[in-house]
Amino acid sequence: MAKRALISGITGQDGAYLAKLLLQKGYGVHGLLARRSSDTSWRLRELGILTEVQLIDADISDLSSVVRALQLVQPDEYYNLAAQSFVATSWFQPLLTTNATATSVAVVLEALRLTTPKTRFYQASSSEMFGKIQAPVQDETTPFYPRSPYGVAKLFGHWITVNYRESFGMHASSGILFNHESPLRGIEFVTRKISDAVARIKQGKQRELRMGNLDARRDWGFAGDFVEAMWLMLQQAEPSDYVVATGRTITVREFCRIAFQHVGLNYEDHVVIDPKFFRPAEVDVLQGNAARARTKLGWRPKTSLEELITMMVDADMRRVAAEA
Ligand code: NDP
Ligand code: GDR
Repeated sequence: MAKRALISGITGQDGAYLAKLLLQKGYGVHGLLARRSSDTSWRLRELGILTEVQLIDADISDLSSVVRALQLVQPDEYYNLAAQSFVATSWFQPLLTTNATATSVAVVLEALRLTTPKTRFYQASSSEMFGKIQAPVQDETTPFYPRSPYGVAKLFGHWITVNYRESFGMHASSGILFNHESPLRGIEFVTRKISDAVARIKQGKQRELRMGNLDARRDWGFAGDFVEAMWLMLQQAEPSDYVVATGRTITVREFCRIAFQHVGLNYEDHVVIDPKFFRPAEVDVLQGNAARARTKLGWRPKTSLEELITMMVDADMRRVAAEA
């Protein structure tokens, strides 16, 4: 019989790529759909899978709605990708972030424990937990030091996952994923903000790009590669925690340079620094060591940073050209 997966956060960047991957593997794919005033399914539509996934009305902050979804689907695997995931917003909405990104992980784990305790569970943990880094290259043994309400909330989600594994013997794994991007990235995140602006500036629809801290360094990979690591974690006999990263770090400035250069522009002619985009506390640099994922899961990134940037800029060039 085909395996069944339930994804919270299916309408997000990772949820869409993961749903596609699982469909290709023959899974029945179900997702929680949080009530919003407007349609949030554009990513599933863009990947051509909207009619292939089953969406269930549920919000991860609402225990009974998650229990109902679990009773309905009886999933073999549950992927918790839902969160308030934008770091900058977490200072303006710290309680909402705590609810959606921290407390809700306990909601999902409690719902699983009470309803389908044999379901394998994946938690979307984050390199933001390393924050003010305690080692130049971060792996599973590096101490955490979060720098935002978002990072603090993710740390709770991480430890409650470890705790349910150790307390109740649940197959619960946590992926400590470093930044991963794609043409389906939300426009508020820096990489997509840049690729969208490059396309608009090239096509004469925008003049400048207002940015914050160009000196921040990130270890950026392709989301399509990273969702494979999530799936691999749940195929292991034993649950565990894994860092998933490319191992290469560059500045936001360098990302801008490559993206503008791809369409023959110089970023220095267009980028304007705006204090509005600086954060109250910054994560200056992240660089991951995914050796454990490589040896235990056989996972490695397939897409280079240059290929990723080209993919994102080309996709936005097409989108902007297609606008009225
Ligand atoms: P997105 O912001 O693109 O997606 C977040 C998803 O969560 C959306 O589907 C959103 O639904 C859903 N959601 C938010 N609140 C609720 C709620 N209360 N109930 C149900 N669903 C909800 O994030 P990404 O896809 O980029 O990331 C996936 C996960 O991985 C997140 O938890 C993120 O924090 C984490 N992460 C991401 C990394 C990255 O670089 N992308 C790196 C490390 C961790 P809606 O569409 O309706 O708003
Ligand atoms: P991040 O991603 O905070 O790392 O979290 P984001 O793209 O928002 O910022 C990356 C870095 O770029 C700097 N920056 C700007 N950022 C934004 N958004 N807009 C700007 O104009 C700008 N200028 C400079 C930021 O200061 C920061 O240093 C992402 C999210 O997906 C999280 O959910 C996830 O957990 C982590 O990645 C790993």
